[in-house]
Amino acid sequence: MEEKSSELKPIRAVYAVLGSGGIGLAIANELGTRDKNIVLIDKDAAKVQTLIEQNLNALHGDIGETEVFTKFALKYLKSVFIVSSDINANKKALDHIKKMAPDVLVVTKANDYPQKEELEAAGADLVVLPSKLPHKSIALAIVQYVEKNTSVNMAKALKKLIASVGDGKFAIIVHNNPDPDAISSAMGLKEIAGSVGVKAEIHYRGNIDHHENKAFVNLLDIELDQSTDFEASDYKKIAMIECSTPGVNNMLPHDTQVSIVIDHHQADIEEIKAEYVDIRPNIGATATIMTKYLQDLAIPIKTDLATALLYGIKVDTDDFCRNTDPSDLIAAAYLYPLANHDILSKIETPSRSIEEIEILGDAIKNRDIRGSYLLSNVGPIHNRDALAQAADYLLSLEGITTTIVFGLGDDHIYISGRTRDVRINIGKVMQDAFGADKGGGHSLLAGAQIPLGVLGGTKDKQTLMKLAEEVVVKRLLSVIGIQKEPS
Ligand SMILES: [Mn+2]
Repeated sequence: MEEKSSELKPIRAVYAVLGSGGIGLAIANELGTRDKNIVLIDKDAAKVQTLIEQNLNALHGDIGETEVFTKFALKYLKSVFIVSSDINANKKALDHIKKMAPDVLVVTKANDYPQKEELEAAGADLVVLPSKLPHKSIALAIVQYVEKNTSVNMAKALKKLIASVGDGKFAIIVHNNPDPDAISSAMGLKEIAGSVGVKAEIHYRGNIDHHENKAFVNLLDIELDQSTDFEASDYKKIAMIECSTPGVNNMLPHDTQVSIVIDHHQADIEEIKAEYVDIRPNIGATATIMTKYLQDLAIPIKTDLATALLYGIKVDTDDFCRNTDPSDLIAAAYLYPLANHDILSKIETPSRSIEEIEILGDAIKNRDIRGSYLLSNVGPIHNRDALAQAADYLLSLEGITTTIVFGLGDDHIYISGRTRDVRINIGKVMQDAFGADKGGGHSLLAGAQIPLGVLGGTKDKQTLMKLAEEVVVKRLLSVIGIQKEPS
């Protein structure tokens, strides 16, 4: 393990604190509650050792010398806090950072007004003077200043990049089968483009077939292009929303040159080649990030967009119950008075088609309960989504923890499974029963489709369904470990 710490790979930090005195440590603590990518630098080796023992990313070095700046990657830095007690060393560090990374926000400290003016003239964004306030209060004020300004600077950089499209074409790509978070965020980016006179097109592949998502697109009159003949070279710039790698769950070819990536899914930032990358895995929804951009750019959010973004946040955070960051709540609070709550409630309880209700009825009527499992064959179907809805609905039945609903399409048997039993991974069950190429999903929600092959030509749907049922039930039960009772 010794080798690892002596590796030459520079540390990737978003914030650097130079000088770990009282203020420096207070700033590191304040940042530590928000973002873990911090590096602390001090010339006192013993102090650095103590910081490392406290699990802090600390480096030994003299901030007055340029050598120390080779130990961490300046390109990832958003902000530097130069707060050592040596004012001359602080000045040298400021000069160096301004030369190497002019866009990094710099906070430093001075002992008096003349020094403050000198440091400001040298490019410091904020210069702090001695104060009787506790270090914790000073650190909080500094960090809040930095967060606000970094956020505004990023938003301005994004806007500038989009403005450079001018009269050219700008494409916004969302992941395949886009969800409300992806769609609303793409709408948000389109609004930003509109604010600088750039026309954007939102493109996607796949389907929007969940009934709530369909209601979302219809009720908000959202314009999306389901693209089959997208040609990347037609566009001056391409943005990826809710996805970060061309060719991975999106319509772009692998080698596409992308300009903008905005997402909240974990990704290897080294692999992303875009000019502008904003990936925040700690945030519950991309719609939250987009709301912040609109706020920072002072772009008024129209009712439909506010409704869409709020719905995107609600869906991704499961009504603020899952993966929720305080910033998701802040964004939602900002959008709340701007949104149309009638439309929102219509999206959340969309009207169901006759077929959906009929399938639900069949699923209830044909239920086959074995312990806490419910299996149901609904017969011929046109709308696969209705199976998922029925599986969802039946999960609320008393005593049932796992539901499997299946039906017969033109050339496939479609199966939808749900569970609330944490010991079962329903995605794995589907895979084991029908093969990884036919079934899959998550631990609580999954589906499968089995090609009918030669049986597809059979006219007698009843017989076919009986055969299908045999196959589905037998395979599933053998995987789950329940024997079919002799009939
Ligand atoms: Mn999302």
